[in-house]
Amino acid sequence: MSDKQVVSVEYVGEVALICIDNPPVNAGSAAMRQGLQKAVQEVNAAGKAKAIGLYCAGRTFVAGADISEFGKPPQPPFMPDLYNEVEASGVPLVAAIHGTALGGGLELAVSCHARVALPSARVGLPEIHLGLLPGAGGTQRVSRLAGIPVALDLSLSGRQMPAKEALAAGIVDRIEDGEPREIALAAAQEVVAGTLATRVTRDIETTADDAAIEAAKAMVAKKARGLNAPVQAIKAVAASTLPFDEGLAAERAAFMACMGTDESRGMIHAFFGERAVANIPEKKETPRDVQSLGVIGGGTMGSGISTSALMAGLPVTLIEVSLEGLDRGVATITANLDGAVKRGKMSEAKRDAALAMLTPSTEMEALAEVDLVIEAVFEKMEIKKEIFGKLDTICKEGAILASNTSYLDINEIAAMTNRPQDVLGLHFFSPAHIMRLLEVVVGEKTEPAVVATGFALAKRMRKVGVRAGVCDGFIGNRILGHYLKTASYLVLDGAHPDQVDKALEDFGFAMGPHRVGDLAGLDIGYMTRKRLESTRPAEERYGGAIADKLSENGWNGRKTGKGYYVYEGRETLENPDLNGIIDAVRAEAGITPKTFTDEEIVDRYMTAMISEGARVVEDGIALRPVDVDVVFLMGYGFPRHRGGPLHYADTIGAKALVERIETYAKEDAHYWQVPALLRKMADEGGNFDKLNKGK
Ligand code: T1G
Repeated sequence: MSDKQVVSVEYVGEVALICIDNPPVNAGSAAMRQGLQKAVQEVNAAGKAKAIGLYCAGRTFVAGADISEFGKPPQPPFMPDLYNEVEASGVPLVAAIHGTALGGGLELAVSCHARVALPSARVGLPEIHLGLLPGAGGTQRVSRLAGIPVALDLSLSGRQMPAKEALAAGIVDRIEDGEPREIALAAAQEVVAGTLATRVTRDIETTADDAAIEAAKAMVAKKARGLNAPVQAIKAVAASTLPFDEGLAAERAAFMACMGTDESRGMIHAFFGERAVANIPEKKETPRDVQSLGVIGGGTMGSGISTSALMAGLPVTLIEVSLEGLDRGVATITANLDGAVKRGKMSEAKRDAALAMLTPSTEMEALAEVDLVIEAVFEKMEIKKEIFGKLDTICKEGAILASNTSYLDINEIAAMTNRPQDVLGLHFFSPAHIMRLLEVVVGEKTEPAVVATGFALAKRMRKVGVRAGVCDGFIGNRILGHYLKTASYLVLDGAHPDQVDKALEDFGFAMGPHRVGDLAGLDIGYMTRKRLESTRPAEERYGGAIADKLSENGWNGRKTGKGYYVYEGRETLENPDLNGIIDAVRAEAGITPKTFTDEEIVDRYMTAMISEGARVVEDGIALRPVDVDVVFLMGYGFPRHRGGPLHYADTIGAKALVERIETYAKEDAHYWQVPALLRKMADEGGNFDKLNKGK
C-alpha cells in the first residue's frame, strides 16, 4: 500500500489533520511509518497549520508495531526515531484515541503533545505478551506522564487500561465522545485557541520510585520465573529517571535483549497461531444461524458450557433427567455467573439477563425448536447413542447435534441419526466457561457448513476453535495419553512423581502431570486405562500400576484429599504411603531404580509429546503443526513462551529428536518409534514452521 493511501493530510483553517488508514488495526507498518514521517515533515514545512490533529480511520487507533514485519529486515524510519521526530515537531500534535492504542500505538500517542480519548477507548503496552517490552519510548514517556508504578503495571501486565483510568493516570488529557476525525479537529482547534494545553513529554521529569521497582522485581521473580522480557521491562522503566536520551538508549538495549529470543519467537508464534487455526477448508462456508442452544447434562461440563453460552448472549435450554440434577445444574451456572461478576468479567445486570435466558427442563422435547444441541453427559457410548437417537426424532430439521465427548467416535454417534451431516463434536475444556479452547471434531459425513457453524459458535463464545479429525482423543487427549505414559515409565524406572512435577514446572508448565492428575481426579485415568485394557497391545509396557494402586485405595487426588499428594486445606503435602507403593510396584516388576536428571525428564516428556504431535499431523487429525501448538497452549497449560510442542520441537531440531528417540528405543522399541514425518524432516532439513507455511 503506498504512503498516500496509508497516511493522508488535510487542512481545516489553521489546523492540519493527519489520518492513518492502515486496516485492519492501523499497525505501524513501514508504509505507515514512512507516511507519518512525511506528513509531519510536510505540515511543518508548509507553515500553514498551528496545530495537528492526529487520528486513525477504521476501528482503532494504532494497535502497535506491525508484528508481521518482525524477523524481516527493518525499514526506516524506525519507531523510536519517528516518535522523537513527532515529539520535536514545531507544530504540536494532539492524538485522538479510539479503539485500542496499544504498544507502538500508545507510544505514538504519548510522543504527541496532548491526547484526547473516546470514552470506550483503551490504552496498553501488551509487548510483554510477545516476549518483548515497549521499544519506542513507551517506558520512558508513560513514566513521565503517569509515574513509574503505572508504567510498570502496563509494561508487565500488558493489560488494556480504560480511558477513564488513563485520564486519572495522566496518560490522556481529555475524554470526548464522537467520531475520531471530529475529536481530532476540535482538539487541534482548542490547542490553537489555547484552551487545550500541550506538553513535550520528554521534558517532564520522572519521579523516582525505588520501592515500586523493587516490588516489581519481587513479583516477577515469583510469577514470571525464568522469563527474560519482564526483567528487561523493569530495567527500562527504572531508566526513566535518567536524562531522556540515556533512558531511551537503556530501553533500546533492553528491547534488543528480547527481540529474536526463543521466548519472544514462541509468544509471537502463539499470537499468530491463535488466529491461524481459523483458516480451515470450510472457511468460505456460510455458517447456519444459531440463536438458541440446547445443553443436555447439568454436570460440570454441561453447566460450564451453558454458562459460556449465556455469557455470549445465547439462550440455553438445559436438560437433566431429574429435578435434583437440574437444580444442581442451575445452581452451578448461577455460581459460575456470580464468579464472573466477582472477577469483573460481567455486570450484575448482564448476569441477571443471562440467567433469564436459561430454561431448565427434564423433558428432551423442550429441545424441539433449538438451533443447536450440545450433549454433555457421561462418557459412555451407549448413553450417547441413545440420546442422539432420541434427538434425531425431537429436533427440528437443520438443527445441529453436537457431542462434547472428549475422545469417543463421532462417526459412531452420528450413525445413530438420520442426519449424520448435522452431527459434529464440540469438545470443550473444563472449566468450560473459562478455558478458551474448543476442539471442533469433524465426522466423515459432517457438512462443511456445520463445521463453519462450529467455528462461528466458538468465536461467539470467545473461544478458539481448532479443527480436529476423529480418533481416540482427537488432538489434545490423544497426545496427552501418549506422553503421560512417559511420566509413568520415568517413575517406574526411578524418578519420583514430585521430581517429575518440579522438573516440568521449571520448564514452564503451570503444574506437573501428577499434580494435574490429582486435580482432575485419578479415577478418570483409571477408567480410561480399564477401558483400553482389552485393546492394549501385548508389547506395550504398562505404566499404570502405581496410579491403579492409588485409585484402588480410593486415593483419587484433591477430591478425596489424597492422591500422589496429600491435601490439607490449602496445603499440598507429601503422601507418606506413596513411596511404599512405588517400591512395591518396582520390586514386583523387578526394576532396579535409577536416577534421572531434571533435564532428562523434560527431554523424554517433551520428545514423547512431540512424537505423538507429529503423528497427529501425519494422520491429518490436525490440519497443521500450529493447530497442535494452539491446542496445548490453550487447553493443557503449555508454557506460552515456548510456543507449543511443535514450535518448541523446531528449537531442538528434527535430527536431534530422531537421535533421542532412537536412543530411548533401545529400552522400549514399541513405545519409542520415530514418526515418519519427523524422519522426513531430519532427512530433508525440514521443520514444523515450514510445514505451517505449506513448504
Ligand atoms: N501487527 C500485525 N497484525 C496485527 C496486529 C499487529 N500489531 N494486531 C492485530 N493484527 C491482525 C491480526 O493478526 C488479525 O489478522 C487482525 O489484525 C485482527 O486482529 C515497538 C514492538 C488490536 C486488540 O500486541 O491485541 O508495538 O487474522 O483478530 O480481536 O513497542 O489484534 O485478520 O489476518 O486480534 O479485534 C504491540 C496485538 C505490538 C496488539 C484487536 N501490539 N493485537 O483485536 O482483532 S509490538 C499488540 C491485538 C509493538 C513497539 C512494540 C488485537 C487487537 P487476521 P484480531 P480483535
